Amino acid sequence: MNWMNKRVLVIGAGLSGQAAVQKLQRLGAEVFLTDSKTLEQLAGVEELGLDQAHLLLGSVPELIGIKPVLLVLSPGVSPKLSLVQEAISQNVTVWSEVELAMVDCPGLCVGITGTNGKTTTTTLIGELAKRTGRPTVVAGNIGVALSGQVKGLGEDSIVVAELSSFQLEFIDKLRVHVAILLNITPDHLDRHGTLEEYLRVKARVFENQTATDLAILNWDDPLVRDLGPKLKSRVLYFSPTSFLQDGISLWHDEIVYSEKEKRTMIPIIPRKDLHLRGAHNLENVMAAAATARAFGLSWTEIAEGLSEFKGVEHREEIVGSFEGILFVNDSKGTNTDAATKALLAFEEPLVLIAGGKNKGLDFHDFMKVVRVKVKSLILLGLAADEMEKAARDEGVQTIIRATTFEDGVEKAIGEAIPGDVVLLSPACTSWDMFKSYEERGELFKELVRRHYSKPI
Ligand code: UMA
Repeated sequence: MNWMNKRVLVIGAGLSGQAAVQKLQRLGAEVFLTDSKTLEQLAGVEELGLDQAHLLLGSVPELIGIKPVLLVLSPGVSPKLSLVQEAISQNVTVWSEVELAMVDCPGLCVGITGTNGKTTTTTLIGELAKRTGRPTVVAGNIGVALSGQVKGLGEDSIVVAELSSFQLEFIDKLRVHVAILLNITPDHLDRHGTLEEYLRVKARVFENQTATDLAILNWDDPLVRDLGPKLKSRVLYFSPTSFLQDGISLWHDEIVYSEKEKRTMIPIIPRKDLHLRGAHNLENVMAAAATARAFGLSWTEIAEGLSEFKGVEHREEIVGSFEGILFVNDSKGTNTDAATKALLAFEEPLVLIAGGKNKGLDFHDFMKVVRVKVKSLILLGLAADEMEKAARDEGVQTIIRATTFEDGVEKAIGEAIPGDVVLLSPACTSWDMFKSYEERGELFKELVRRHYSKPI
């Protein structure tokens, strides 16, 4: 499509919105940007060079005054927003920012989605992609908007995109050549309503695939596994728990790739050679290995990449060991499933810091795991009451309330003895107290380090 002078309205002036504006400006469109926040509350908007008529901040603009041919939504913008509903009813095209980002990209698109493990898997796939020597971009829900990164790429490039359900909600023709669905557990139900709807949106990652494309699916997750037969693309399963005759799985604690027809079973890497802890990380590693094979890397090259990977920040990140207590930052554990996986990755007694803003999740199953794995539970944030009730219902013994995040970290340190692990894995978003989980994780690390650098 020729975008020259076409009117486009971008909603949300955060990372995605700003990158979308810049991309549309490069394409020659006439861009309008709106945000419910005012200019003073937003950073970086002035640099976009939009005049007053095109910068519509602090209130919802009238569609009739703009007459856009396209609406580009930031991921955080709900489809229920009146402006979006109005556009749909008037047959104005509505795109997610990722659709715009990839609209003119000739490279190989790898999309990683799922409830948990996306960032670890995306980062690992990015590292493996770089080993091919091809131009590689790693972006999306990982904290860097795709529209800002996908530019000037050729056919040999690889775009590794972490894709959230929010970003997949309004794709159109986005073709994800290698699409990975890691797992599905309840998350973002405040936005999607039901688990079925959440899964439907996630599964859109496969929507525009063809027979030559590849879908990589988790055999162990029944909701994900059942999608396989319905897809147009080739399907490759992985499983950390069952040996697969076709696919990637474990055989005597070694990750192997098997192909029944060819009667082959190729050992890739022994589990002990991985730095990543926990069974859930095996899912991430297997999915990444399957993807890297599609880049044409040899199994030996893939094994090298896997063995060198040490994980990502804010995801079971080791902060350090102080006076015999290990501190782990899992600020990215923003739902109960992610936090459960973090708890299960440790054998040591745990002091858990949890709480923040609930995303519409029930905490009872999570608290069943807390009861078994956690010696002291520190609760904070908006969800603290709800979490405490669930913890008491499930028989968690030691529950301590914190008034602030700082207070929570101090109380956790007070509870821990040598040999324990103090784990921040909130099972909630950070949005009641922080801008992002990154900010929360940074503060955790700083508070821990500050505490131990104090003269005794
Ligand atoms: N806004 C409105 N009206 C609305 C909703 C939002 O004007 O109805 C405005 C807000 O005032 C704000 C802006 O939109 O100024 C923010 O947009 P956004 O929430 O989409 O945030 P971005 O800065 O664009 O960041 C987004 C992703 N954020 C969300 O999905 C909430 C980032 O994922 C992503 O890294 C970034 O795009 C780049 O691609 C973060 C995230 O928390 C990490 N993702 C969720 C998750 O992982 O669970 C899905």
